[in-house]
Amino acid sequence: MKALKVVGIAVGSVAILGLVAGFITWAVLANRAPEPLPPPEIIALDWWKTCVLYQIYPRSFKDSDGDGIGDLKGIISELEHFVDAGVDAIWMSPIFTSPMVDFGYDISDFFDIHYEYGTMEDFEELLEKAHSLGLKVLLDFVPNHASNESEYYIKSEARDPFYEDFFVWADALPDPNNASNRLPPSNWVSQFGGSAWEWNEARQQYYLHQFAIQQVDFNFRNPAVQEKMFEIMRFWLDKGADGFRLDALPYLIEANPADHEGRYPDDPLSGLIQFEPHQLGYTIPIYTKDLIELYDIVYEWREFIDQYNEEHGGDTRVIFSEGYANVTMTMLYYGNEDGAIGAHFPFNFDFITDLNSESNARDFVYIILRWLTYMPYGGIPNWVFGNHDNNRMPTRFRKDMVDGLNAINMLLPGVAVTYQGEEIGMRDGYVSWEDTVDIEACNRGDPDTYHLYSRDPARTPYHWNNSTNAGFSTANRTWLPVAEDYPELNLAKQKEDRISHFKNYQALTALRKEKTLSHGEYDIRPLSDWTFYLVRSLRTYDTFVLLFNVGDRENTVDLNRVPHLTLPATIYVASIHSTREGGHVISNSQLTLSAGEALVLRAVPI
Ligand SMILES: *[C@@H]1O[C@H](CO)[C@@H](O)[C@H](O)[C@H]1NC(C)=O
Ligand SMILES: *[C@@H]1O[C@H](CO)[C@@H](O)[C@H](O)[C@H]1NC(C)=O
Ligand SMILES: *[C@@H]1O[C@H](CO)[C@@H](O)[C@H](O)[C@H]1NC(C)=O
Ligand SMILES: *[C@@H]1O[C@H](CO)[C@@H](O)[C@H](O)[C@H]1NC(C)=O
Ligand SMILES: *[C@@H]1O[C@H](CO)[C@@H](O)[C@H](O)[C@H]1NC(C)=O
Ligand SMILES: *[C@@H]1O[C@H](CO)[C@@H](O)[C@H](O)[C@H]1NC(C)=O
Ligand SMILES: [Ca+2]
Ligand SMILES: [Ca+2]
Repeated sequence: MKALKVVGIAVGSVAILGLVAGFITWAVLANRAPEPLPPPEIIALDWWKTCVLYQIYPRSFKDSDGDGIGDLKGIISELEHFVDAGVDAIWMSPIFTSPMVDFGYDISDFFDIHYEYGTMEDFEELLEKAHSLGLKVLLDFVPNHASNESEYYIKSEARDPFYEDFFVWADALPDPNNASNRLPPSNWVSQFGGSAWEWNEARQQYYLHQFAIQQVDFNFRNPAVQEKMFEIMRFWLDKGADGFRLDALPYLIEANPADHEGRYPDDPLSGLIQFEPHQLGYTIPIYTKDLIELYDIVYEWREFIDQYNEEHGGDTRVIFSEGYANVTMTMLYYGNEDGAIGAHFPFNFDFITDLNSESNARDFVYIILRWLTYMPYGGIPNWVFGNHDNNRMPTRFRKDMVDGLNAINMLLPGVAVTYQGEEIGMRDGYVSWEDTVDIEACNRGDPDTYHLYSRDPARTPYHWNNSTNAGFSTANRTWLPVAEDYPELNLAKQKEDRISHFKNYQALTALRKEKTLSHGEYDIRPLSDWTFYLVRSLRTYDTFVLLFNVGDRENTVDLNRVPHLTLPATIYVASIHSTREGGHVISNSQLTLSAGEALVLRAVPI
């Protein structure tokens, strides 16, 4: 991290000064302890390097007009919640005009607001109010595909010369066994199941859709498409957006037929017998995912954003990239060895993909250090615990781990990302097959298997209070059912309760203002199979230590093994089910933590 390097330089020059002074006074002070070093020089960091970033799922956040669907006016009415929670920036899942086949990830007009969410005036008001509250606002940028209801697609289908090659179109292959049949150009499988190719009668060609049939893949080999992307970004930046979350990047570009004797190459078969040809997992997506060419597109976006920043001044606008990929391919989003710079950071999904309720303390430490180890020099780390595509954090882990997980998020270096509801420990809602609306569940599943794929449980409405629909909406029926646990688990209650997830969340976000957290060193190690420590330290500033028993039973550890921790130390915040509380003092080095218990200690400077 840049900050650490700066601190290092400061230490160096202080040491030289100390040497001169020490020489003069050596005789006098020979028997005394060395003078304490002065505080390190603290260089202010750009806002995005240490922010708390909160993901809003607009459809489920707050409904202002009683139609059962969240909207921009609803978000505007609750912007103070973010200030109250200690959040610095929000990013919103897509709010653009859409037939809502994939709830906004199928955009039909990239330059307008979806009518159910409000108007352009509402968006402008949202931006203005958010900015006046000191909040940054990021939009979701969906570059891989457009809705088949979009003007671009309709013109492309009609072979309008400008749009003709805007999407990936290909001729059918002949069926060697049946002259009157046609076959798709390759065996590629869509993320939502079925062939990634859809036949179009008008053009007598197939088009590519890596996601739903209604989400047509742009052709990034056409320079006009990349120009269109710049145009879209510039439009929203000119409105005042502070940047973008970039959606689904691993799927941006596919193998070029020009490199494969003029045809789209088949992906190799995985050989996994549980999958049929139409199912995701049947193939290994070497020609459809993580292609090296996609990174050049991302690097061009970064150049574009940097240039925009340069031309317009003001606070830095940023791009954060989304993609599930292995660590090598993920780190390339930061930039490459040739000096190209990419996203400000790629979202780190390791807590979603590599850790769960079964993970032990060693797994946690290993997975956290993996990111920090592979991250290129100067990179800013980030930590994600949930989003609209995955089961909620307390459901994937355990309910008693909520505060510990929020504490790791807030105490690790870099950016802390919160998905709507994590600040109050919201769990998955139950959504029956009849109520299921997620296209992934509908396409890939049936009444017996839909729950394996459905993203609806992580998208149920936010729990504001214990009145009708959890205060989300006055409608008789909300677009997804409100989870049944809202009377007990809601924001209003947690604000009133003496001890709650939300109060812990507030305490943790407030702690991030400490220089130790924004600028300090980190050290993370297991103390046992189940408990690990995370120490944050910065010379002359208080030291903070997180102790977290991720196991489902009591665990005793020896605090003498925690570096930089001098006992007694005061508990800054404790998980809600702990028998200990903020303000209590820990003096005994033998500490027994209950299942899921997490403590943040404040200790004297190193
Ligand atoms: C979009 O695709 C769906 C599913 O194939 C189809 O029903 C609909 O008519 C298409 N819309 C347009 C404008 O082509
Ligand atoms: C050949 O393909 C056509 C069109 O898909 C289909 O209707 C027909 O049943 C096929 N014939 C055989 C023998 O499979
Ligand atoms: C990640 O994936 C890429 C491309 O699919 C592959 O070349 C590389 O070996 C993988 N790296 C790791 C660490 O798995
Ligand atoms: C719950 O929240 C809604 C929306 O903010 C509000 O109208 C309602 O009065 C609240 N109910 C209670 C009991 O606080
Ligand atoms: C809600 O249901 C009640 C009773 O069925 C009905 O009177 C009312 O009109 C409904 N409200 C809306 C907004 O649909
Ligand atoms: C609803 O919440 C309010 C405020 O949080 C509380 O005073 C009240 O007792 C709760 N009512 C029920 C039925 O839980
Ligand atoms: Ca509404
Ligand atoms: Ca694509």
